[in-house]
Formats: sequence, structure tokens, C-alpha cells
Amino acid sequence: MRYDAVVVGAGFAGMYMLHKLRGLGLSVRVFETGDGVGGTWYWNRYPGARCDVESMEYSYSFDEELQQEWEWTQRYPSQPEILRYANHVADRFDLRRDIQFETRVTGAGYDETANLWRVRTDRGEHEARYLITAVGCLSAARIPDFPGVGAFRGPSYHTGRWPHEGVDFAGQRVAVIGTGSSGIQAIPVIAAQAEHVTVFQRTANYSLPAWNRPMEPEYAQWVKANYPEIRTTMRTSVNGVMSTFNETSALEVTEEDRRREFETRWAKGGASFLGAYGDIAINPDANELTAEFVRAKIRETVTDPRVAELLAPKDHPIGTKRICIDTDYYATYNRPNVTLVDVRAAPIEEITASGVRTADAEYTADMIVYATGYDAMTGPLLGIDITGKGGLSLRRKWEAGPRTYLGLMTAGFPNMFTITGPGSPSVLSNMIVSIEQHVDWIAGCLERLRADGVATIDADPAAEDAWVEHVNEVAGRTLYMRANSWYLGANIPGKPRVFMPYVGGVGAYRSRCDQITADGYPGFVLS
Ligand code: N01
Repeated sequence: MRYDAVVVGAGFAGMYMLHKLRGLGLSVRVFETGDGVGGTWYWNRYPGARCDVESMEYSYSFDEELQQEWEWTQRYPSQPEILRYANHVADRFDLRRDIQFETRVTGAGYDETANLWRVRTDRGEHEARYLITAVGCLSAARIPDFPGVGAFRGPSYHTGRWPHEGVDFAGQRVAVIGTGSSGIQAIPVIAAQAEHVTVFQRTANYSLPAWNRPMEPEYAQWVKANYPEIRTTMRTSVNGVMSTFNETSALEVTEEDRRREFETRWAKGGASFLGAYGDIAINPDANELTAEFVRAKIRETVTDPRVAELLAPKDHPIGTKRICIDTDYYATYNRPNVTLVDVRAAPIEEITASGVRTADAEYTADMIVYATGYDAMTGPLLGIDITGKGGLSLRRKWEAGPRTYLGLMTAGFPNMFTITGPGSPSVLSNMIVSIEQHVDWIAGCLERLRADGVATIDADPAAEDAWVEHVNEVAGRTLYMRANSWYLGANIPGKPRVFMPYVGGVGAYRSRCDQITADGYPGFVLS
């Protein structure tokens, strides 16, 4: 079949892109691997899965009635609630009739002569003028290639591919590998049900309390009444959220003032703790003071000093790996049925038929939960065999790391757009804010091209080089380069070490994109 546009993925990006393109009168087909909408929130059904952005801010802003009618029940939305919201949006805007579920896009090739994308799926081929990827940044789930992964006798689950029917942990000895955001959310919930949980930690992570609670109706009402200003604040902020960012240096204030500020933000809960001072992300001394406050909280909470020391992160500055937001994570290690294993000291050597064997012991388990993360940002795109002009493959082009102009296009792949692609704020922001910005920008661009009779848009290689350099340069001014994070691809053996998201802030980035539109798309080649 031939469409004006093919969109890959029916998560929050793909759903809104479909809605916008329909509004332009374009014919659109969305292909989605899963059998429902929701993307991340469709796949991540692990116990305790919850967004780390507050409900009132983690929602679409494009439709006034939608944002007024939907009622969030908790401060931080749980996965089931977000999935209900995604389904509500799909119903409300009648999106499903243009989404083909249970269909994986396997490849796409640009046909230069016809100026068309030929899109291959596991259920047939299609053509489109525009190819728009809405594949998510954290959707290529990854289990490390431990020897013997397939030999384990019991069931094993990756957090990002959780069974829809759920998992009963009662009476089970559960091994959990990984202590990133997913592990940190899942471990307390699993520990409350299982007979025993053995947590395999390679790197201790900083986690802040969520203090999740039922939504206060007065607060929800206040936000709804003030949505126009609140959404503007979010769109022009650093991270796409409402919380306040203090500009002062952590080093300019007295110890007492600093403690008070940290305590206030800790008591408030959530990631706004990292906004306590303006130099936490750039000054090692300011960062260390912040990190030490969190370590002290861990030591206060965890009763066994040896376990507390293992849980207190020391090998990377706070905030340089994605900050975790938890409910009862550290206190869970005070339970008699939870054991922490340090796999930095004694790495996992093998998954055996009966459990996990490290360099110094074997741990028996009935189930294994892999909370081992994703091939982030590039993984979902390179999982599709995409070829551009002259048969250039994206895998080849990005061999040494992703190269994009603004995270929106990559030179040599005309009429292909990447929503929240590498080189854009994406994972460093409230994803829905960044998704809406990209979708609006792309829709505006397509409308303009049509009005001007332009058939093709591509990134100019020189503009792309300059953008990649800028992305690296801004990241280089921060402490982000000091952590072995998935932002840098460090979690995947052999992946090039390149800082992938744009750290310049969503407000500044939006202004830049808007200026480019106003100036007639400098840095793009229109033909
Ligand atoms: O994945 P991760 P995640 N041997 O990559 C360990 C978002 N998210 O799914 O740090 C032993 O962070 C690995 O160890 P190390 C959020 O952006 C958001 O938890 O590489 N261990 C690490 O501990 C987040 O950042 C929400 O040394 C191994 C863990 O597995 C992103 O998704 C909730 C290993 C992987 O952590 C990814 O989070 C969930 C090995 N060979 C996720 N390989 C919210 O909104 C890996 N590990 C709250």
C-alpha cells in the first residue's frame, strides 16, 4: 500500500504524530510490534513500574479537553494508569483505525528515483513519501550475553518485556540482576511477595524518594486551572518539568543553608532534588556535597553498615547516570528475605540450570528477573535495516556513533524524521514535552513543504557536523562524561562511547528549532 507517511511505533510519539498528520489531511499508517498502544508503558509491566515525572506533567498538552477531563489518581502515575491513559487517547481520537498492530518494521529503503520510502514489515511491504520513526529511546531491551542464559530451568523475565498476565512471586526465590531505575522500582515490590530475593548489583545507583501519594484533588484542580502557564513553563524549562531550578552555586552558601535546602527538596521527593543548586551537574565539588547528602541518607536507612556501604554510590557523580526515584528501595535491604550481592567484586560468570554463578559463589533461584536495561537511543533505530541515498545504511553511517541534525534528521536519509532521536534533549527531559515539540515541528515542516511545493528535505552534512560537535561540546562541559552510563552507550560492550542526548535544555533547544523554522530551514536542503 502507498501512504503519505509511515510512522513506526504507537507509543506517545507515534500516536500524536498520527493525530497531527491526519489533521494535515495526509494518509498515514502506523506500524506497531505490540498488540496495543502505549509503547514503553505497554511493554514495561513489571511490578512497581511507575513514571518518575509527576502525573499532572506527564501528559499530552495538545488538547485542552483531554487535559481537563483526564483524572490522575496518584502523584506519580503507575504503569497501568498510564496505559489506561494511552488507550483513552487512542479511543478519543479514534487512532486505532490507522494503526496496524502486531507488525514489526524490519527495514526501510529510500528510493531516490521515485522519492519514496519502501518500508518492509514482517507482514508485507508499503510505500510512503515520509518515514517517521517513533520507536522510543529505551525500547531495545537487552539481556547481557552471560554464558548459559538459556540453560536456566525456571522462568526468566526482562523488566521491559513483562508478561501481560503478571508473575506470582509467592514462595519463590527470585534473582534480580540490575539496579537501575527498573530494578530499583521492582525490587521492593518483589521482596514484599517472594520467599527470598537476591539482588545482583554491579554499580550502586543514587535513588531519591518519590513519596508517592494519592492525588490531592485541590492540587489537580489548581494545575488544570493554570495549565496554559504551567505548560509554557515546562516547555521553556531545562528538563520539561515544572519544578524549580535554583541558579546559585552549592559552594556559595553555608553548610547550614545547604543542608536545609537539601532536606527540603528530599522531603518534597522526586528529581527536583537535583535542581537544588545550579552547579551540581558541572562542578565536581558541588556534586560531591550533593552526593554525600544522599549517601548519608542511605547509611541512615540501611541497618547493616556493610550493605549500606555497598549501596552508597561512589564511582560516579550524582545525576550523571539517570537518577532513580523509588518507594522504599533502601529500606528493603533491612528485610530478612533480601540479600545484596556485589557483582563488581565477583562478576556473574554464568547462568546455570538452578541459578546464578558468580566468581565466588552460586546462588540458587526459582526465577530470574533481568533489570539489565536497553541498547538506548540508537538500538531501536539500528534494529531496523534502514538505507538512505545511494544505498547508505544507517548502521554504517552511525558506526562511530549517531550523527543527526537536531536529533530530527540524519543527512543522506531524505524525508525521514526521528522523533526524540539522538542529538535532541529526549531522555534528559520529560519525554512527553519533547515528543510534542518534535511532532509539532515535523508537522509544521511538512505543511510548509507542501505549501512551497518542496518534494524533499534532507539535513545538510555540514550543519549536521556542526550540530554533532555542539552536542559533544555542551556535554563535555558537564560531569556526564564521568559515568559509564547508557547515555554514553557504556552499558553495551563495543558500542561507541558518544554522549547521545542533547544536554542544552529543552527551552533553549525549542527556541533553536523554532528559529530554524522562522528562518526557512537553514541547515536543511530542500529540493
Ligand atoms: O536499565 P539501566 P533500567 N552484569 O541500564 C546492570 C528509564 N526508566 O531498565 O550500572 C551485572 O539503568 C547495570 O549495571 P551497571 C530511565 O531513563 C524509567 O533500569 O551497567 N549487571 C544496571 O544496574 C532509566 O535510566 C523509569 O554496572 C549488569 C542495570 O543492569 C532507563 O529507563 C523506570 C550487567 C541496568 O540499568 C533504563 O533503566 C524504569 C551485567 N553484565 C526505567 N549488564 C521511570 O520512569 C547490565 N547490568 C521511573
